[in-house]
Amino acid sequence: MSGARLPGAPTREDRIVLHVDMDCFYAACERRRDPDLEGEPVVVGMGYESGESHGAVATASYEAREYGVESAQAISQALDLLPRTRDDDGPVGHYRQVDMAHYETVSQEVKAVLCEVADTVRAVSIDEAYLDVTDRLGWTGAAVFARNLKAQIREEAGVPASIGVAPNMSTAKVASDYDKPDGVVVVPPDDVRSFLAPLSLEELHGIGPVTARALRSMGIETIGDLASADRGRLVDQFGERGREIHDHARGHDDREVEPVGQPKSLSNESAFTEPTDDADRIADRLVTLAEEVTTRASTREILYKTIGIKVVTPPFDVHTRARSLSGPVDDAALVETIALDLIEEFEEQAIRKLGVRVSNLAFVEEDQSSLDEWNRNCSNDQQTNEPEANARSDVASNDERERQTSVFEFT
Ligand code: DCP
Ligand code: MG
Repeated sequence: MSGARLPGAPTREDRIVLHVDMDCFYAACERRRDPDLEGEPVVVGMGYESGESHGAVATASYEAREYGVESAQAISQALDLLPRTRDDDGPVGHYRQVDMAHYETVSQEVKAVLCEVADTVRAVSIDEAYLDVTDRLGWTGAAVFARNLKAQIREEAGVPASIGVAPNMSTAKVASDYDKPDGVVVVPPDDVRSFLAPLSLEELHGIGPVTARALRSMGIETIGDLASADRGRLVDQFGERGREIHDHARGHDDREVEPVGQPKSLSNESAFTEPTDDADRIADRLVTLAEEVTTRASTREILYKTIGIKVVTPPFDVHTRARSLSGPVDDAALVETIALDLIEEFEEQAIRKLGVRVSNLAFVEEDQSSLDEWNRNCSNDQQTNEPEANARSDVASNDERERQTSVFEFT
């Protein structure tokens, strides 16, 4: 916690923290499955069908935001600003109902990409996560890394993101918001204070309208003003939170990027560079994925009761199938058999991506420390998988660039 930092103690400015926040996330998920919505004003919410009158906007695409539509607005107001139909040639909005199951699926795919590229990933909501990549690169490579990650998320999960890079979580979050949508903003340690100083108070996470009003009444207008404000006065007014916002305004935030929770499932996914309907190739890939998942489960003494597959067909249609057993098992051969059985339904269909998942987990040895260690290191699992991934690329055709992903779900 920033409050625990001793006066004068060095901040950990050697860290490289990314904050990834998806752009107009629910609207982007709707576009992923309906590409005709690309470039159109899209509003996702509830209560806009005829006969309904109550409901709110969950999010709006940036095109819809130009007409004043925004999150949490009453749907009736959104419909006034951007009607669904009209007689003249004025703008019309494309409205979609909230579909959480779909957004959760896309979110898992985004997080799979993040686990692929970072040593430490902490998902904090359905559409945002912090990554600590200190051990992977230096500041000179940070911008290229973030741009590549943004492109990889777009390619593998089919949705746009904005990314902020900074030496701490709080500044990285401000940075990801700075150039939305589709932005990458890198703030190296020496630039943190000058980057934050001119910004308005509400840009800092944790300062809402009420706190901002109270700060303004104290003559504090910008983050720079807050950084140079008297600390004692802020603590008198806001208690512990005053200390925290003062630290964050000065670019100090010692919170570690730490994953939380136990996995709900274990899965491995793998994308074909080009969709394929080659049954042998699909079966081979599925068997490899099943082996990888069961090896991870048995190494960690984890039993599973449900065995499932995920099949992504073009453009990004996600199909999941699963079968539950009467009790938890650790049985690699059974996972393979069930996975091959479940894939039969997709015979002759072109497949873009495959996954095997075991869920309904039971932990033989409730060893929290080893689970924590495991959660902390998505990438170590990645390394464990590398020999198999390499072996597979030997048999893949030369022009194919295949990707392997370990997926974690957190409770
Ligand atoms: N959300 C919601 N109701 C709100 C705010 C958000 O249902 N009042 C949902 C819809 C958003 C998602 O959470 O798509 C993520 O929230 P964000 O604040 O990150 O907003 P967006 O991703 O939509 O837009 P941005 O591009 O500004 O991040
Ligand atoms: Mg977002």
